[in-house]
Amino acid sequence: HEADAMRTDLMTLTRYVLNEQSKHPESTGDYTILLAHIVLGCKFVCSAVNKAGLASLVGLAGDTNIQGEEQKKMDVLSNEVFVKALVSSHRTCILVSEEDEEATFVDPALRGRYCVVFDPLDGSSNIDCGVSIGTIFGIYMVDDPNNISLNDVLQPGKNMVAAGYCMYGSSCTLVLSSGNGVNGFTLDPSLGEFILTHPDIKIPPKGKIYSVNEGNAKNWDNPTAKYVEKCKYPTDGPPKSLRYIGSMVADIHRTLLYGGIFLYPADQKNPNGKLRVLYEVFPMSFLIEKAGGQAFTGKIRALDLIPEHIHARSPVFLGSCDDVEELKELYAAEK
Ligand code: AHM
Ligand code: MG
Repeated sequence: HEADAMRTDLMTLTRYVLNEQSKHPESTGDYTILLAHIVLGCKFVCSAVNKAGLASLVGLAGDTNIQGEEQKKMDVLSNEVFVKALVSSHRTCILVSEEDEEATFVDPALRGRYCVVFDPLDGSSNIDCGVSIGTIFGIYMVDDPNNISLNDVLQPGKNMVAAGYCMYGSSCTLVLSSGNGVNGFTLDPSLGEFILTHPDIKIPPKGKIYSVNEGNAKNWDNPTAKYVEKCKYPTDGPPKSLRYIGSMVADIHRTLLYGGIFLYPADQKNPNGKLRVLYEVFPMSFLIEKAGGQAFTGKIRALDLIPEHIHARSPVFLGSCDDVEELKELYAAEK
């Protein structure tokens, strides 16, 4: 009978968020509406990504169509969909996207209290070979939408009210934390609804996997090099396995579910690493911490960073509590 109940009593993402919000008498429903618009963006990208393999048939991504117009690249298209969905939610005031050099200040008549920072299609270099890619987002809130500035988003990640990602993989999975706990929802394509499939995700305290682009090893600093050496030649147990997809959403999704550590360190050529603080490092660090893990920059807790500008980068190490702790000790010993 429980199985029947599952099939007829569906915990959709909207229902889940409504339930959560109803625990707070002061809540207005704005957050639920905002999320519904983010979900729309995710569904659009999911559908576009699923057709990407047919690009030559249907004319997507950079091709020239019969009219001679160039088709928009998937990341540009995804960005437009998210920006339009977020503005039309009437719940946002500032948008920061990896695709746009400048932040968008929403028309005062359409403003709400939320700021959304996002990478609409991360890992897009993986599209053409069908590897998982994703959308990453983080949400801040302002007091007064009529009195806003860039400083409202140049805030430490710990001030976010929510963060999440959507992975376009073998299935479409949206992982979200609204501040307490992390939950995963899978898109049921026949319903067009995200259904709660991974309630209350907790990252294992220690993992058996490390995940890093080892091609950069010759330029790493000492602690990173030592840590990876220890993963391969441990003195106190079996070596860790290496898994690296090169698509942050997929690498973090695996890390959340199976445990282990993901590293994007600084190196001699890129003293700030590669990943962007606002819409890559912060949302993922937020989720990892809410699931019981740790996120570290090599110097401080990642969520304590204050981004200098909207596209600032930082090294980041995130994952299982014990694994990140071990790496932190190596950085502390270096001082
Ligand atoms: P992108 O925003 O240009 O797609 O780059 C971000 C991606 C992440 O998804 C991934 O973690 C990283 O770049 C991989 O970088 P590298 O190819 O240097 O290993
Ligand atoms: Mg990116």
